[in-house]
Amino acid sequence: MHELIQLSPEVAAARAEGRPVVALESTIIAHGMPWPQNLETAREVEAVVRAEGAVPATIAVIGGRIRVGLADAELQQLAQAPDAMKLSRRDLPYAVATGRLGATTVAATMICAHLAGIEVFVTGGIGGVHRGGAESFDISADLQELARTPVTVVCAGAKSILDLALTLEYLETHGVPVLSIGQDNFAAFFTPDSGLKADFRMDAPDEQARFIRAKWALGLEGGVVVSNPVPAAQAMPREEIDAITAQALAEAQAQGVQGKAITPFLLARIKALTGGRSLATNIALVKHNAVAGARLACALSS
Ligand code: PSU
Ligand code: MN
Repeated sequence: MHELIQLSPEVAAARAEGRPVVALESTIIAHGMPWPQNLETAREVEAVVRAEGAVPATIAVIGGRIRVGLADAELQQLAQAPDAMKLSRRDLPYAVATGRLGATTVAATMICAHLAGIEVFVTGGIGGVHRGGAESFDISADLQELARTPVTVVCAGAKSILDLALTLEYLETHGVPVLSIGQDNFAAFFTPDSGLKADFRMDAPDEQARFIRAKWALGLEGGVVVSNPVPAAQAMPREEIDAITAQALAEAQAQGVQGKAITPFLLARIKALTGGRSLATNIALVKHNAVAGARLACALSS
């Protein structure tokens, strides 16, 4: 293993013994949710993964090293660090070289998980093609990473702040398969149904594991998206979230918010405009994804 990457003793032992490990990202902690719900959620998601028989490995850059598997004090540090960097592929070497504290996005977490030999990664929602992306070129580096790095990402689809049809087009062009659990359609983060078809419905972890093994055995590079819709009981009403999303997007444009600031800005505004209910949905869907991801990791390691 690389000197720039450090596995926690628990993660290292699980990897050495071939036991299931699930990677978790830290941008959702540092930039995606407010204090103190971010810390509570990070802890709860780890507990869900353990309850399903897998080992959680939350990933971040601390003290100039990629850290895979964090202690509780480190989760707290990330949850209360307003100056933590939001690291995508391009930023990862900067945080490692300068020693700055960095939270990893989907893209960066995939890279680190792969370096650590972890095949399954659970998040809330992947980044995607932003609305107006054909003009602004704002396409999340998460999509390129899915095209090149062999990690399966379990998510509740992509956030409805994005252009989901263009996001699926982009994934298709780059050969990234989208598997769906429980329904034919791709999930839309705060709501279960985007109205757009996913590629293949596969409810059973064993089935998903066979698909993933086949893809990698064929030498097909890149990742797999597993779309796991938020349970209806915890979803947001679709008309409400659509109207609030439109308002948040208009505010972002009026204030000139762009680049990597836009996703955290929109999540925070949507939370405020829904009186906190979108945050409750966000927390519920991440935990729901942790169950699916841990079961998949177990199926892959058996
Ligand atoms: N999912 C969530 N909350 C988040 C994110 C995803 O539930 O905060 C983060 C992920 O880290 C994802 C990032 O990689 O948003 C996408 O940012 P961008 O659009 O700038 O690529
Ligand atoms: Mn972007």
